[in-house]
Amino acid sequence: MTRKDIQELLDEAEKRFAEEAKLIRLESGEVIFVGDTHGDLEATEEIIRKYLKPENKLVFLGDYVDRGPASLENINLLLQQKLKHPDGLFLLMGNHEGRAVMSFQPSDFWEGLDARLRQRYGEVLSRLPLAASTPNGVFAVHGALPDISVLEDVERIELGSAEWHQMIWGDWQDRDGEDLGIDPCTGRPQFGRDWFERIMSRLGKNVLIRSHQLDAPSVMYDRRCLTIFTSSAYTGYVPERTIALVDLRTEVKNVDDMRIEIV
Ligand SMILES: [Mn+2]
Repeated sequence: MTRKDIQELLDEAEKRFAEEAKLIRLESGEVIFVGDTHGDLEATEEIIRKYLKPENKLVFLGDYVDRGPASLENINLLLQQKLKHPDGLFLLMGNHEGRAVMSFQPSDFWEGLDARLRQRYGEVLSRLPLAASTPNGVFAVHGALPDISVLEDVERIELGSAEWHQMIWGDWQDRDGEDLGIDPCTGRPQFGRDWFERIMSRLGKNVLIRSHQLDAPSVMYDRRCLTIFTSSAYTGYVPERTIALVDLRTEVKNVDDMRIEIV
């Protein structure tokens, strides 16, 4: 892509995201949830080739750039596909898309851009939606659950707010507890089982699908919290690129009511 192509893509994507809700409501068909891809262009291409069909919805859980070898190509392909299939593919915000709000390491994608493009990617990716919801019991975010009362509150979450940090940067600890404070090493907010159960009950949801946290057990809290990754950039940590498939026609009570596939 030329620089002009990229600028046009970003302009179009910005308009599209400005029209999209912060909470994506999925109504019918089968939903394919995709974890962090982190510059793994091949993973994204494979998922689009295999699963992007009129009867499916694809929900990417954030972290499209940094770590992997093809961040620029990965985010550009995802933005192009979003414009081509605005109601078939959804891109939630990960912390690596929130660079305009909060800096972090590694950020090789961002550091490799010149100042003008860094600003434009920052502006456009700041507009990504924050969460997805299904009518059969599933809620999906990049990190953890925000301290909100009802689903509609997602629309009012401001970039950089406490709720934004919980949702985009939050980790789960596999033990009892509510707000477990900030991890002094990573700076990430930590939450326990009581926080999970309380907020899920408020939102009327059974299962949370998220990504973001490499050291999390893949399944927690009575099999109601699923953590998936879909990037070869994590080789050595997680062995496989994993996705979760949810049929919206039947209730999902726990992780056993959905399908897990390797791509
Ligand atoms: Mn992340």
